[in-house]
Amino acid sequence: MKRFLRRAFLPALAGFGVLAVGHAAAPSRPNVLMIIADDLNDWIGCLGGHPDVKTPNLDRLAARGLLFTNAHCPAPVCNPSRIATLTGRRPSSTGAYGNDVVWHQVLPGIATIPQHFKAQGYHVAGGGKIYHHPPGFNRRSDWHDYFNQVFDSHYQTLWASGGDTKKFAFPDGFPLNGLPAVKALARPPQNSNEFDWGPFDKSDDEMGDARMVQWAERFLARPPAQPFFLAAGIYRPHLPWYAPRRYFDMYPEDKVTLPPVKDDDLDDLPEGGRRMAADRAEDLVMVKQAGQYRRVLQAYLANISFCDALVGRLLDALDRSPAASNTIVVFWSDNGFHLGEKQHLHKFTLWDRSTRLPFIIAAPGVGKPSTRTARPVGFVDLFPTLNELCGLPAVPGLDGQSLVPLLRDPQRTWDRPALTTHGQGNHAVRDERWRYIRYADGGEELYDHDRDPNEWTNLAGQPEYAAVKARLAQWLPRTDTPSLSKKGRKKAG
Ligand SMILES: [Ca+2]
Repeated sequence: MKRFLRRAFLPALAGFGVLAVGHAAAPSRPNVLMIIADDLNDWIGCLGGHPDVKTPNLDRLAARGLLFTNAHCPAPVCNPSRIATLTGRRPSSTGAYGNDVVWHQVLPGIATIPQHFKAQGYHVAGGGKIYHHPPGFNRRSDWHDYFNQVFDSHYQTLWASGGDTKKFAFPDGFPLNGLPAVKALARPPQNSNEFDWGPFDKSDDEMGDARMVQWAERFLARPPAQPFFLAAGIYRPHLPWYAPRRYFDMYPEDKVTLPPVKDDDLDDLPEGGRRMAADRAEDLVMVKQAGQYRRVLQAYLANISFCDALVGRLLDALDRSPAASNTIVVFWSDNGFHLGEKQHLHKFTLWDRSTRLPFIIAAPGVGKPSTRTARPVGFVDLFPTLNELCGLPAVPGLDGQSLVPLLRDPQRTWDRPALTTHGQGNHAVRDERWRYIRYADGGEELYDHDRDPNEWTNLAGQPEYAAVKARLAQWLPRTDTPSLSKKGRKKAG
C-alpha cells in the first residue's frame, strides 16, 4: 500500500514541486508585457519619422525606458519577421522567408519566446496577432490564455477564416470592404481583400483591436499569482486602414505633409532593388491617379494614432495593475511601410522605410528612463534580452545577442550592425552611418545616412567606398538556407 501511495502521489508531488519553485521565484522574476504593432514604420513622434504624426502614448512609453532609434526587423514581411523575432533565428538560418511558412510545422523542436516562458513556469497569455494571423499559424496549446483576433472587415474575416475570396462575388463591382475608397481606383488592387481605408463612425471599443485590449485590461486587472508573459498584438496600422473618425480628423487631408520623394530615385538601383520597388507599384499609380494619395497618408497616420491610443490603454491598465512595479514592457512592430518613397506603397523592401522600426524596452530597475541609443540592433536580439532580464536559461542556437548591456549603458560601443533579409540571399546590413544591400544576384547598394537620410544616392558603384562595403559585407550571413516557402524561392511573401 505504501508503495502504491508513493507511486500514485510522487508524480503529483513532483508537479507540485515545480509549481512551488515557480511561486518561490516569483518575487525575483519580472512579468513581461510585449506589445506588437503591425506594419508600423518609424512614423512615431519620438523617432521623428513624420512631422504630423501624434503618438503621445508611444512617446510616454519611450520615456519609461530605452528607445532604440536604429532598430531593424529581421525581414520586411509579417510572417518571417515574427518567426525570426519569436524564435530568435534569422530567415537565413531557418529558411522562413515567406508569408506561407507555418513555423511550428517546418521548425519542430525550435522554441519560441512564449513557449520558452511557458516551459519556465510563466503564465503565458496572448491576444490578437502575435504569430502570423491566417488559420493554423497560431496554436492555442502554446498559450494558457488566448484571445482570438477580431477583424473589422467582412472580407478580411472571410480570408482569415480560410474562405476563398476569389469565389466571393463583390456585391457591386468592387466596393471591397463596404467603403468607397477603392471604388475610385481604375481596377481592383492586387491585395484586394485588405486594400481599403476610411473612417468608421464607431467607438474605439467597437473595433477589433480594442476588443483585444479590453481582454488584456481584464487580464492585467487580475494577473495570475505566478509571473506572466502577456503578448498583445495590435493589428493597426496594417491595411485596411479603418479607424474611428476622430483619428482621421486629427490629420486633415489638405494639410497632411507628403513624405520626401525623389522622382528618379530608382534610376541608380540594381535589378534586385528595382524588382522590390516594383512589387505592387501599380497600387501607388492607381491611388495617385484616383486622387487618393493624401487620403492614404491621412488613413495611415490615423491608424497609427489609433494604435497609439490602444497602447496607451494597455499602459494605463498596467499602471493600475498589482503587477505595475514588476513588469517589463516591450514594444516592436513586425515591419515598416512605404507611403510613396521609392515609388512604392507597401513593405517588401530592404530600405529604411520597411526596416527601421519603433523598438522600446522599459525594464523596471534596469537602466534609466528617457534614454535613447542609436546603436544598430535587430529584433532577433529580443529573445536573449528577455531571457537575461527574466533570469531564464539561455536558449542555444540563437542568432541575436542580449541588449541588456545597452539598457545599462546606451552609449557603450557596439560592433554588430543590424541585418534584414527579404527572400533567400537578399540582405541589408545597417550600422550607425551606412546601409549596405546585397541582392542574391550580386547587385549592391550603399547609402550614407549622415548625408543622405532618405537613401536617394546609391554609392555602391563608387570605388572610394570599396572598404566600407567590404567591412559591412563581413556581417552578411554565412549561410542562406533554402526557402521553406511553397511558393518557390524567387519571391518571399
Ligand atoms: Ca506586418
